[in-house]
Amino acid sequence: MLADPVYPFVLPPLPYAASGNEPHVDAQTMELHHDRHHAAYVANLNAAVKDHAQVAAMPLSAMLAKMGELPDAIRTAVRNNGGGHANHSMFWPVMGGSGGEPTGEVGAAIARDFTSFAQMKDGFGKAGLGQFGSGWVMVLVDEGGKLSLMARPNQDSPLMDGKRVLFGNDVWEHAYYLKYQNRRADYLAAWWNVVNWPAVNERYQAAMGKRLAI
Ligand code: MN3
Repeated sequence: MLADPVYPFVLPPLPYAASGNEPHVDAQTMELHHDRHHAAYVANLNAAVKDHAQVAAMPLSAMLAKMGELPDAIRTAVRNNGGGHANHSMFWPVMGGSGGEPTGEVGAAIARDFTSFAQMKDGFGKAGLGQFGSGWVMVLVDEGGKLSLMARPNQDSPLMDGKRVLFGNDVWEHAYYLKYQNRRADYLAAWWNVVNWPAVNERYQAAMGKRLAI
């Protein structure tokens, strides 16, 4: 999402039908993942900050960037649920596409920074597979447009380190277990078929213009 979410946080609707990523990501997984898991992060984040006016006044990117300054009583809740809200708000719009080769400036940046799309997918897959337990694998974009890979545990977000995510994939079991069971590698490989490269290019343009909030 390009805009910076503010309190009271709301669950953004899926930008396509729950079946929009079939057969690679099944509709039931999408419904549960969006309507239950993401919704819970939003509800829990609202509950955590509602009695902390100074924190509630911050947009989500600032809450995550200033994690160390948050009150002890709510820091873990904001980390888990604010991170979850940011990660999933990024995630839905970069799916729903038709995959294929990356296009536009993102295609050029991938070729420049990873040698080739095939090399990037290989590194992304290894990072996603190597993330023990729950977490995310992401491509980061710096202020100069340079791309890099990062895996993070749980709902930790690179925004907590002042970094920006170009796109990423959720490797929590809730993202794939109904269809792929324990075969995370198969899910990671299939996911490329639903990546929305035009949407990723929009995020890249926003990052270049310092307009990419989360
Ligand atoms: Mn998830």
